[in-house]
Amino acid sequence: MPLDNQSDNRSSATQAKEIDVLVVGAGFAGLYLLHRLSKLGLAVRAFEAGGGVGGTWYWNRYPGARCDVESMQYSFGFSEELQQNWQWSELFSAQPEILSYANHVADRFDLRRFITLNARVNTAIFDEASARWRVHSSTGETVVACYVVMATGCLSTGRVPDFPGIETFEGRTFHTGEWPHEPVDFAGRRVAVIGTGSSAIQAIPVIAEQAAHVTVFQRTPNYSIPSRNGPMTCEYETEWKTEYAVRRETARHTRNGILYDLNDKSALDDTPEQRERTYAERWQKGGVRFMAAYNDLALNQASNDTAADFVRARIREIVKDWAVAELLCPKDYPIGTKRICVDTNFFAAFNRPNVGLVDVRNEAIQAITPAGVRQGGRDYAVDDIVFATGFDAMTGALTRVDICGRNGQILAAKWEAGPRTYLGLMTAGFPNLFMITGPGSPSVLSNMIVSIEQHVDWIADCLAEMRKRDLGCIEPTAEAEEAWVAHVNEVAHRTLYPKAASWYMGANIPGKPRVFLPYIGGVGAYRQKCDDVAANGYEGFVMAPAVTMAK
Ligand code: NA7
Repeated sequence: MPLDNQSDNRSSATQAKEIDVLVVGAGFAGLYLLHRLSKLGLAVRAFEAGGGVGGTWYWNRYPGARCDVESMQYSFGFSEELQQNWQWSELFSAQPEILSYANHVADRFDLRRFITLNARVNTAIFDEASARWRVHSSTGETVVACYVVMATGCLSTGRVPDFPGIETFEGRTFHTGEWPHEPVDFAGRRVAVIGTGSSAIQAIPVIAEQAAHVTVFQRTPNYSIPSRNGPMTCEYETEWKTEYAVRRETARHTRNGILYDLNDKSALDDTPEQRERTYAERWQKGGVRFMAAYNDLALNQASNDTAADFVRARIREIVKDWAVAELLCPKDYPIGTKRICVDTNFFAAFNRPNVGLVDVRNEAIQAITPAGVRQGGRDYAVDDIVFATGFDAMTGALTRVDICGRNGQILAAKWEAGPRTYLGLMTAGFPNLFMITGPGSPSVLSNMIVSIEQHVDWIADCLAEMRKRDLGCIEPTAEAEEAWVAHVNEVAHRTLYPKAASWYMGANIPGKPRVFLPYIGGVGAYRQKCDDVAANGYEGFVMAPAVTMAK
């Protein structure tokens, strides 16, 4: 590693073609990586495809976009000054405020000097002779790095289904994950929204307030809990800020990195009346804490049914048209096994005279025509189409890059039957290539920022340890990887999750293997495992001295 002259390498890092670590992505993961690694004295740089920092929050600017984890928790805990100084205006912050926060972090920790914007990484090739990665970006620049960290996000590769005739549409089209930067005016327009996942559920009520008419094309109804969002109160903020150190540490050892009141008993241990009270109380408080009403909702179908019944009853209560309410009620998968949604007035939006629902479950969208959407033999004339059709989750951002490891092996080919990682951090055959919140780690089943911090800290500590021991090459063994993949799979199949055709299972992408992508064993247990691996001399990894760079 070219680590000499550490005190001076910050200024040179921005110019250097040969560096210690190349970070791909400048979302929350990339930003914290740059902070930690530069503090270690490593020469770092980041390539970011977007025109600004913030990752998910840079791209997902659709109306109503907001986080469904409370902002006091969906924020960095690594800096006491940052967490004390920053003020959130709402309980669940909207996208513009979260993006401001990302920009604030970049400025506050002086990270922009490491970041090249509008630079998409297309190729990363490992050169075995020199043990270096050669990384090419869309700007034409090539960087040589000892380590590459893919901080590319779990939901960053948007997907529009290849509807026949899509290119013929004469109106405007949008994807929620690649929303224009200029305000989009829907006033007086007829809008089609395709999809009813989290993004659509947030966007539909807001678009419906502006548009002349909104037609929602729904394939699978979703369970959604009201957020009960509101302004941040002084008392709530002070309570959190006073307790921050303890609360953050506690959250790091919970099941999903979010602090809320888990009712540690089975739903079946309560009488129906008690259950009703418990669910009603949580529905009233709002947010994902609903799923912590009992400890076995993800494990036991009979318990899960009680929660699902409760939510269906609420949908039927809110939505006035009986037939529409029935269509909006999810019935064929357990609650929580597709990402639970959190909304503001989603179901109530269907009581508006300007919102219609089209069921495309049994009869798929046939075509996009120049004038709109054709389904069930009927043409729906629209001016705009919003594709809220999701992402190639967890693997898409990694496999779209041409990543070539040892012996010319391509990552996408290695993962053809599903991703294979050790701890979601690395994959065998690709030395010195790390992933942040990669497949096989809790990632999307957790508070992403808690998981990002844990991965970044683990990698930073690992690189510091390697430097101390004068090592420069790390790679998981095939055996460790095999055992971890089996464990991830085994734990997932102990739950109800595989029962749903979800993006957790790769089911939203035609041809993608049905493999449960994240690790469901829990953030706390996973952290312990990673810490134990490090404490046991990086068990399951092979570490070797750096190879002198071939000239
Ligand atoms: P999601 O949750 O993947 O939702 C995508 C939606 O689009 C979902 O309702 C899909 O139905 C629907 N979809 C996808 N393809 C089609 C076709 N061909 N026809 C009709 N409908 C289709 O993405 P989001 O952006 O809402 O949310 C992603 C995550 O971002 C979210 O969980 C949060 O973590 C933030 P399906 O359910 O597949 O039947």
